[in-house]
Amino acid sequence: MKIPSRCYLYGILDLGYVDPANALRMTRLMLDGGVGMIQLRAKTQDIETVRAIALRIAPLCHEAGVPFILNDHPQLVAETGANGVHVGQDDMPIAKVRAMIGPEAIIGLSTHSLAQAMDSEGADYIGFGPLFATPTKPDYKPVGLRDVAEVHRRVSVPIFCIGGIKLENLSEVLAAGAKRAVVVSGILQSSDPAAYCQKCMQILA
Ligand code: TZP
Ligand code: MG
Repeated sequence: MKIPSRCYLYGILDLGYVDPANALRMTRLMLDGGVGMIQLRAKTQDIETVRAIALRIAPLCHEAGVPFILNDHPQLVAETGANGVHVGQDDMPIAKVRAMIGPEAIIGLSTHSLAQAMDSEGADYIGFGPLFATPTKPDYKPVGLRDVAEVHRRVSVPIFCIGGIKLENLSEVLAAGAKRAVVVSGILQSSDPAAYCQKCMQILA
């Protein structure tokens, strides 16, 4: 399963914002809201917790026909039923991840510059950003909107712009050339995550 063409909004279930006890409920809300892909991002949880949550989220995503991606932990992809894994610039090289998870699984790569985006051989999609400063990834310098159009001219795999994207600035991001977006804190901190996703989808689709 690769990236569906109707996959415009990528929701990340970041356990920095969501208590593990609420992970399933938030997954349902994001799916109800129409996200086209879901990632589990658990930077501070141990692997047992990630495994346990992934095992419960995967069937919900499958039922909705939405790819389910693990941030890191390629070794958990097969056993949890995830559709793929998202890796960063300092993680295991893509060729090695591919050898572990097989040709059908999805590999996403974080990129933080035009040069990195163009050097994403083997990835099925890339994240490009952070566009704007964000508390979700505080140590990264924002890349702004300048290269968004150029990345779309140069890179053939689906590109998800990311970083500080909210309902309020989504139109501006699209006007800069983006087609797809990742929204993390905007969704997870909303009082009505499903409605928030629906509103994002009205702008994106
Ligand atoms: N990678 C680049 S920016 C970012 C990640 C995981 C965080 C995006 O989160 P938010 O809350 O939508 O700014
Ligand atoms: Mg990583």
